[in-house]
Amino acid sequence: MLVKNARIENKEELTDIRIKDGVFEQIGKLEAMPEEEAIDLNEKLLLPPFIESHVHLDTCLTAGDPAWNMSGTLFEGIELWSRRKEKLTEEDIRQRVKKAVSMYALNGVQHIRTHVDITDPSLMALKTMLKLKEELQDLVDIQIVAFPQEGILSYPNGKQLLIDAVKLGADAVGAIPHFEFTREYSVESLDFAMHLAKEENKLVDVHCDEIDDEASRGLETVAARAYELELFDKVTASHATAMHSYNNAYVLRLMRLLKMSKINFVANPLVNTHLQGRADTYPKRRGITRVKELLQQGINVSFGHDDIYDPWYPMGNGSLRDVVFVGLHVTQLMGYQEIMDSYKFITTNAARTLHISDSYGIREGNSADFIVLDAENYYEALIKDASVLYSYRKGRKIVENSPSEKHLLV
Ligand code: 17E
Ligand code: FE2
Repeated sequence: MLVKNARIENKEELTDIRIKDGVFEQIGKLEAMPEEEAIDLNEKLLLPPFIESHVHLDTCLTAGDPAWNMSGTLFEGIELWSRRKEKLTEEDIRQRVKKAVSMYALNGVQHIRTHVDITDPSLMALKTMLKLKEELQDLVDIQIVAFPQEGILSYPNGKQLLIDAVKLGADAVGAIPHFEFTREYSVESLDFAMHLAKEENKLVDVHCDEIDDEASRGLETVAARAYELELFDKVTASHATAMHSYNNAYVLRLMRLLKMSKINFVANPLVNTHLQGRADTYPKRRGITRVKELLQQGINVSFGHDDIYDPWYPMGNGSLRDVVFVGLHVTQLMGYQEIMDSYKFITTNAARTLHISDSYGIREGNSADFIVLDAENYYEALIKDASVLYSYRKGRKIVENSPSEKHLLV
C-alpha cells in the first residue's frame, strides 16, 4: 500500500510511504506501482501513534462511586478508591478498562502505560490487567506498572505484594514515597522498589512527591538510585509536583543529579492543576513540575492524562489533545515552536518514558503504526481540536473518524 502526500511531523514538504507486510518499507517521493492500493492524504498531518505515558486504567470510570471527591485532594481520592476497591470484580474491571481503551484508541492512542493498584491482597486488578494486555493487543500495547497505591512499608504485607506483582508479570515497579508514614519509610520504600527492579530487570515508574510539600524529596533518592544501580532511563519520576515548591537553590543542586541519572519525567497537567494547591489560599500553586527547566537541561518529559472519570478526576475522554493544550498553558510553553513541537510530549518523549524508542516512529523497517490528523500541522490541530481521521496499526486501519464539521447558516 502507498500513502501519498503526508505531512510527516509538521514537515513542509510532502512525503509518501510504502507499507508492506505491516512494516514501513520505503519513505520518500514514491510512485504507485501497477495494481498498488494508494491513499492520498492531501497534505494532512501524519504522526506516530499517540502514547499515554501515565494513566490508572483500573480506577477509570468510577467517579462518584461510592462518593464524589468533594475536597479535590489526592488524599480524599485515595480514601474513596480504598472503599471502591472492596467492590472490585474481574467483570467490573474488564468492562471499564475495555471502555477506556476504546476511548483512547478512537483518539489515536496505541500505547498505554497503566499504573495498577497492587495494595490489595487478591491482586485482582493486576491479574485482570495482565489478561487484558493480551486480549487488547490489536488495539494497543499496554505496559503495566505495579503501583502500591497505599504504600510499600505503610500497607500490610506491602513488600510481598510488590514482589508478587512483579513475578506475575508487571513490566515496571512503582512506589509512592510521599504517602508512606515517615520520611524514613519513603527512602526505604524507594530502595526496596528500585533494587527489586534491578534484580528482576524491570522498569521503574514512581509516583514521586505528588504533594505541595517542599520537604517531600523522594525525587533525589529516585535519581540517586537510578544512577547508582545503573538503571538510568529505565526510571521515571511521575508527577514530581513538589519540585514546583522546592527553593531555587536546592533545584540548582538537584539538576546536576537529575542529568546524571538520565531519568524521565511525566507531568499530568489536567489532574495535578486540579489536585494540587488545595491547601493554599492565595496565591495558589499550579502543582506542576518544572517542565520548561527540565527540558532546557535536556531531561526527557512526557505528559499524561492520569485519570479518566475516577476518584481523582471527574472528567476525561481519552483524548490527549486537552492534556497537551492545558500542559502548554500551565508550563508557559507558548512560543510558536514550542506549540508546534508539543506533540512530542505524547509521542517521541513518551516513547522514551516507555523505553520503546528503538521500535517507535515513522522510520523504514518499523511497524507501520501511524495516525492522520485533520490538520496540516500540530499547531493547527491543537487550535481546532482536529479529529484523528485514521489510526493504522501494523499496516491495518483500526480507526476511521469523520472530520468534525460546523456550519454557520446565516
Ligand atoms: N493515585 C495517586 O496516587 N495519584 C494520582 N494522581 C492518581 C491515583 C490518579
Ligand atoms: Fe498517577
